[in-house]
Amino acid sequence: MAEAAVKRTSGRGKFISFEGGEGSGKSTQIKKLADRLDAVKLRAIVTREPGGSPGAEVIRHLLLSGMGKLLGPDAETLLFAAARDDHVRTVIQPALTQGIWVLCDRFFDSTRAYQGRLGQVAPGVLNAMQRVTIGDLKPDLTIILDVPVEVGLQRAAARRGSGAPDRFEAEDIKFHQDLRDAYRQIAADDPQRCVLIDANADAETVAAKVWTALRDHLFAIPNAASTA
Ligand code: Z5A
Repeated sequence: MAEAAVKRTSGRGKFISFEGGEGSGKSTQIKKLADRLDAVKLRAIVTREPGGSPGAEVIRHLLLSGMGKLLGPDAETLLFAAARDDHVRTVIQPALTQGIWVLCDRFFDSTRAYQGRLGQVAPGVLNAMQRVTIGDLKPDLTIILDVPVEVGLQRAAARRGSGAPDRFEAEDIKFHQDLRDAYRQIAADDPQRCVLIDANADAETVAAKVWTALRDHLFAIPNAASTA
């Protein structure tokens, strides 16, 4: 069954992005999915934004320190775009071309939600940045993990312990509520690509829903589920 799954996915790799608000469980679910793909002998890399390549990781540090916020919404958006440009060119595209699956923790929907909906950066600016950084590249599937804001923030706070919140964690409750609404809207606007998953459940239950979404959307691995 594993060999059959690999054969059906020869050619370009699949590109899967994970999105959601603070503490929605993206990193947890990406790791579980990577393990599951590995079990059916599908080659996959796990990466993230901002970051994912040496150049983009430098920009990530700048952004999460709050430096980008000081420059204003447009300049902060340009920093996210610069990081994405490097990440796409040096990591994502080469992997997909080699037939390797790419599991990415956040991608351009984060820019749409955070900088567009919340930062009120003009659509024209976002569209221009998108053209330059990713061109026609879009994820084959975007998993949007949806949790009540209080649940996500509690999870993030528990993980952080006594450490200081970063630039985005430090925003108020309304910011996080608007963010959740923005992601729900993105899912509603693009149902072919996006699957909204109720992630207010234990990690194994959420992982099962993620796998079902893969099976339903990426026709290449429908029978791989039976290898579980
Ligand atoms: N950003 C942007 O503004 N524009 C852009 O274009 C891009 C990004 C690309 C990057 O933050 C920030 O950059 C991000 C948006 C902005 N803002 N924030 N905040 P990051 O990379 O440092 O962090 P994040 O992407 O926001 O991830 P996260 O919220 O910190 O975590 P997560 O990956 O969604 O969750 P997790 O690490 O898997 O889980 C969090 C905790 O909950 C952890 O202790 C888990 O063990 C626990 N957990 C996970 N799942 C469960 C379940 N199901 N039940 C109970 N507990 C769970």
